[in-house]
Amino acid sequence: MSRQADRTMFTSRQADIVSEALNGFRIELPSWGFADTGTRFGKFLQPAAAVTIEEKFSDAAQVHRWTGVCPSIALHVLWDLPQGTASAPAVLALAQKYGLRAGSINPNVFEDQAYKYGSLGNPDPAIRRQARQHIGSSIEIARLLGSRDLSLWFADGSNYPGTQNIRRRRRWFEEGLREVHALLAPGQRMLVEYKPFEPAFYHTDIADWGMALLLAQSAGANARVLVDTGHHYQAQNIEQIVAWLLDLNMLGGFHFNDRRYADDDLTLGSIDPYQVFRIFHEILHCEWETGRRADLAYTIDQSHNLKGKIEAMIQTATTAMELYAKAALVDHEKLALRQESCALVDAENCLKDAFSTDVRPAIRDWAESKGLAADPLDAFRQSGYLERITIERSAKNRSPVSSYA
Ligand code: PSV
Ligand code: MN
Repeated sequence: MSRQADRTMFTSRQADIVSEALNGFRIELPSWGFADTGTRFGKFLQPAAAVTIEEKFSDAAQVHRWTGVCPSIALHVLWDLPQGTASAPAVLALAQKYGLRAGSINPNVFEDQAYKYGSLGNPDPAIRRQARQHIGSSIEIARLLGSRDLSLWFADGSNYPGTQNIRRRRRWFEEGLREVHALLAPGQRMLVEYKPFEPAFYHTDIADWGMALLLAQSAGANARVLVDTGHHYQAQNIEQIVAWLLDLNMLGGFHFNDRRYADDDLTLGSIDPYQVFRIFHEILHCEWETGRRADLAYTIDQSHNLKGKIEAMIQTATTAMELYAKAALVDHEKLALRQESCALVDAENCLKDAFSTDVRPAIRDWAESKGLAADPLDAFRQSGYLERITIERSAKNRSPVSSYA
């Protein structure tokens, strides 16, 4: 066979694999990623940032329009549904208007002054009850919006040694999570997220995947662990955590972002694209081995304080598609054989070959075959949307808003 024919055959097989992978790939957008957010040192305001929930839906719809892989938007209850369940009909109407689905529902048990010493881990039973009630009403919001996943992140912890009873707080978490799990409607899931530090700087009640796993296991059958890629120490092997949780059927989903130092909210793959590839690879290899598709919610959790928000989301979704498509190109059969015979260099090269493949032409073809933009970022820029919202929103966006997102 000539080199040219070989290359052509390889390319068309790759194109099929990429196209099949992308047909099944979806990644959720965070409503808070379209709003002005900043660091603890302040916010740089953007004239086009979304403030209202309608603006967030409208901007998210742009990302989906050009990429085709972001049909849902994660909502934060306090920022997006300030009236609780009473806000649900309006949100449902916006979802319909903008052709999106309401995605995971994120209760907020960290901003209210009551939560100074924690929520489900607070020594005061009345505050623990308040947190459970808020989570309960978030479950009801999810039901009203037709959202499946309740996504739980707790800022609970302490700043100084000896100031909290860590064991009692663990038990309060166990009790609280069991209680809210019992409120889930049929088909709903509860995802438990972990984070090593921030805002607590001495101990965090759910600091790592082991703690999240134990709490999810004790909460009930529909609880799973959520892996936020930014919530790990520097050298941690995230794909190993992913592999373990997959094997235990306890992985529920991801919050994707990249980091250099801590929970930096950098763009997915901007620092270590190979790590994202390795995470996707563990998922796809497990699927190949078991013949079962893992039921995972992929969500972006990034708040860009400097980049233009819609552009940053398009860039992220595009990067996610590329890294997922690369991971889909791993030759699993070959890899399994090489792993079995401990052919180290050849096994590793199965990953490296796939990672170094340029999947962009195949993604462009896939996009065109779906009537989508071959170059989503360029299409967005050509659309004039950004110029229009900049004019419409800039006057009112000059004064800072106090809420995080
Ligand atoms: C906390 O750092 C976190 O990752 C949680 O998922 C929150 O919901 C989100 O960030 C808010 O930005
Ligand atoms: Mn997160």
